[in-house]
Amino acid sequence: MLALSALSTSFLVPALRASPPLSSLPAQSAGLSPAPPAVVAEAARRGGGVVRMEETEGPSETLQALGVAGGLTAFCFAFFYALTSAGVDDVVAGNLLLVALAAAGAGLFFFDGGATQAALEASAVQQVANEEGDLMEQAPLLPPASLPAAAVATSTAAAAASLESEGVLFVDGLLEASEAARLRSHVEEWLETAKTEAADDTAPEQRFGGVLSRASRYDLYLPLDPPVASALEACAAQLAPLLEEEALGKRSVGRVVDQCAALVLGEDPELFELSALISDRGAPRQPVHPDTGFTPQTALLTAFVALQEVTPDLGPTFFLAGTHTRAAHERFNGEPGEKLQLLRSSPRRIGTLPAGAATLFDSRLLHGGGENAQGRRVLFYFTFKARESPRLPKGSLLASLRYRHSLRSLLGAPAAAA
Ligand SMILES: O=C(O)CCC(=O)C(=O)O
Repeated sequence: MLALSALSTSFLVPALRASPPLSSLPAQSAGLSPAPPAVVAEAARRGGGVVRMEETEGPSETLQALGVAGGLTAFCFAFFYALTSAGVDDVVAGNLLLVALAAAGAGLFFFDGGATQAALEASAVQQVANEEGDLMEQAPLLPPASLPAAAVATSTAAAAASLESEGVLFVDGLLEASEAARLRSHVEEWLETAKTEAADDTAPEQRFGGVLSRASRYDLYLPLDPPVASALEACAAQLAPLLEEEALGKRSVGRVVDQCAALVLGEDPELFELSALISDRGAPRQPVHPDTGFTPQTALLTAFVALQEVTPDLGPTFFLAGTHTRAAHERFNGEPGEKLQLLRSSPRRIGTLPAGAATLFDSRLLHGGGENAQGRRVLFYFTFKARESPRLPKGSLLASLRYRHSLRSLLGAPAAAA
């Protein structure tokens, strides 16, 4: 998803570390994080250009820890022995040893290329995500509701009303199951190529986005090659009446354009993201986040298209229905107790989907990826951006595709008048 980039993460870890565990706080004052959640999300997903490679085979973490502890102990003895043998007083030698250890700790934290800090950040963000998950379990789960893709054009007003009230719409059959399966194979092949390029440092442009909670998760930018282009076109053509206010939309007979005015993206929205979200077994739950901050109008609409059946164990996307509003954002970013109540009470929708079905959601909606306990889950996704929306950080799109495609250009329709 969006690779937000401007802020430094360095403030985040101390802030998160200072946060007591949720369970130790009284319900009314409990806080998930002293940093605003949007900042947590943004900070954690930043770092476009950082490619997460699969963990390589190697000694287990326990063995590594034992090795480090053993080495450190040996160093302490050797250092102390060397000093005292050289005639240094025991107390002075002990103090010098402490100084050396503190310097080594600081060196590890600040001069190891950021690895220690990144690990601490990841674990702090994960703690927040897990605590949020526990809270959301208390919120009501909405019964499944979806619209067949063909009904988007014929019942645009109803689809728009549903999207407007909840911020998310489930659409069945956006891709044929067979086309979803073909695209999945293509995406998986592309993943292997992109990983090899990343390992060899031969990628001509950035291939991966800085997705939240990166362990076992990839945000893989997709080239507009034939399998991707044909899937994108098929999906966009069916969603066009909802995405665009004029031109393509007005052609659908009997559609009530006015009722969609608050949601649609306006004339000829820009292709802003084209990517695949791949989560493998072991991918942790993401923190709750919106993709953009609150704006009075929808800035982005994203479609997550399932390239396989997404079952609960695969960690489907969760959506907090109705949280794309100013009031919900104020609560989410406000007092800790407000956020807690919001998470406890906002009805949830879970993105369990048949192959080829999709969720279409407003970028202001609070959502996240679930914990994957089972195996690979592949979502094809694309985002359209309203021309009128405020400046946003770059989305998950190959640089070579940026600013080049719009809904109309993809559908072969005449471009918007300048
Ligand atoms: O993995 C998912 O289902 C959602 C991912 C997401 O929301 C994100 O990466 O921002």
